[in-house]
Amino acid sequence: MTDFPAALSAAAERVETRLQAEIASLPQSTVRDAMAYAARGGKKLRGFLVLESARLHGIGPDRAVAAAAAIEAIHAYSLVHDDLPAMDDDDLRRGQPTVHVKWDEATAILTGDALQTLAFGLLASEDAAPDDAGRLALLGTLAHASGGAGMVLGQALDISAETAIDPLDLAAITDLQRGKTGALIAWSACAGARMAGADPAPLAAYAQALGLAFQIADDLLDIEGDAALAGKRLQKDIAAGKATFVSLLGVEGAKTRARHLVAQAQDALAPYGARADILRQAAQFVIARKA
Ligand code: GRG
Repeated sequence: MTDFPAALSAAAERVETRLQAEIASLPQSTVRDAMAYAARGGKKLRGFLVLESARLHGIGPDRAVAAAAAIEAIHAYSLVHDDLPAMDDDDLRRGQPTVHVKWDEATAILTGDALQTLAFGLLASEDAAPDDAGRLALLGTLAHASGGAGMVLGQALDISAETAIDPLDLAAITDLQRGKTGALIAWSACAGARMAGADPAPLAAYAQALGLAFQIADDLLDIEGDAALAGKRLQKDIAAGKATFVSLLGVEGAKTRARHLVAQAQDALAPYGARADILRQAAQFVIARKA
């Protein structure tokens, strides 16, 4: 049986290659250079989820890689814009200078914009799904997941929380994170079912629990992970009086909640039997990861 680390690194290589080829096909420009830079590296967890959910529905990686590259382009755009001074104001991303630091703010804004439109172009391409219905389902649901009802909404709620008088409670923070990080994870896990015209409900239940576990793990990494990378964000959150899963549940409470969510995610995969073992391992990885 393939193990999860091998599957993740094979997926990352495949997705990176497709994404970089799409970017390289654009006319030469500073924005094209910055897009290639921003898309490079990272775990490519969302792309992996697309490839695995496609495999579960009998769709091979050659067919699913366009959708996997599309979600990684959206993710890269969100990180470039999130790092801007008007948002999180970060100097480092994936251990390298952020796009606005390496180039400038205008380049970073345009780079995010161009990565976003690249994603929708990829989904509209011939090889994004076996048929037109699958392609349309992917396009419509990605617009929903990444826009004002999904990731952008979550980000906007997060930004308003910084100036709110009362810190968010657990229900509000769960809602916020369901949009900010959960929506793209859910789209990725459901993509294979949508390509195949199958019911995405079990994968949606898996992804909902996985997305929250991912965010709790991220909050824990801020406390226990690489202090140089994460400390700045945590200090900013504390100074802004921002609630996180860890501030609301405590370190042990957050770990327990994350473990329960992983079990919930794994249980949701029951309809797929042993064929979904890699996705079960992925859920475990999400809370054990160190970056
Ligand atoms: C700017 C519209 C807009 C949205 C930004 C995703 C996001 C919303 C902000 C990122 C802030 C952040 C660090 C959130 C924590 C969870 C997260 C998305 C971490 C980064 O994802 P990974 O760990 O990154 O998958 P890699 O580098 O592996 O791709």
